[in-house]
Amino acid sequence: MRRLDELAQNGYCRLPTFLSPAEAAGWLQRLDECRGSFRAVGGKGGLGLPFHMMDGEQAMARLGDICAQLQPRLQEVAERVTGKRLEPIRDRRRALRIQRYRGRNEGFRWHFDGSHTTALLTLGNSNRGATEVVPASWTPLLKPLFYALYPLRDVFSLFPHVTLVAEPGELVILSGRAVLHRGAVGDGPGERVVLLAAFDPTGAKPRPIQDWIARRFNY
Ligand SMILES: O=C(O)CCC(=O)C(=O)O
Ligand SMILES: [Fe+2]
Repeated sequence: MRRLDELAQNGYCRLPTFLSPAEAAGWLQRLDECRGSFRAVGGKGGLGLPFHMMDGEQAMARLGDICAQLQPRLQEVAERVTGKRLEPIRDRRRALRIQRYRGRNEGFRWHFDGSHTTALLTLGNSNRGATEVVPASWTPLLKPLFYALYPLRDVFSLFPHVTLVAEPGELVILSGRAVLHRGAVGDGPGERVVLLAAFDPTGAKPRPIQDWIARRFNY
């Protein structure tokens, strides 16, 4: 299947060898050198799951080389896979994020992204965490239900979904605004470390209300 068709049909597309295992391990080591700079996120209003993150502005200040090398490569692949001209979302803090999910209780609850396309690069996954995605065919039903059932988001696990357990170096391109997805907690000790880059089509109209909602509800 062509990647474009795969993305349209499933809402995601996997590129398992985007980075070599050695390259992924090298970047992970760089992140570990600034371990102390990751902040604990408890989830807004106590409704989200905990995890640790470094936002785009902090990443630019502390890990400028990662940003400079990886973000353009992620954008290029995301453009190729979506067949669209893309640009990083306007909010620089959310345009690039590094997220760490430790042990068996850190994760990211079911949500839709505020941005059109997300490139999700796995750098480490020793606790076997996963990205879970509900197929796009459920979206027309789930979009209106999502905000109504927001406090009960765990019920969305009852819908059919795929579980993507990525190895270090795998890149997933996700139509994050179009499919319900989550960062599922791992089933062992260790942690999953992902770098996310968020893109919108070039010249897309600003969506201040939707952006506010995404920020308010997601992080
Ligand atoms: O961690 C994951 O697998 C998904 C994270 C996510 O969807 C997000 O940060 O928007
Ligand atoms: Fe997301």
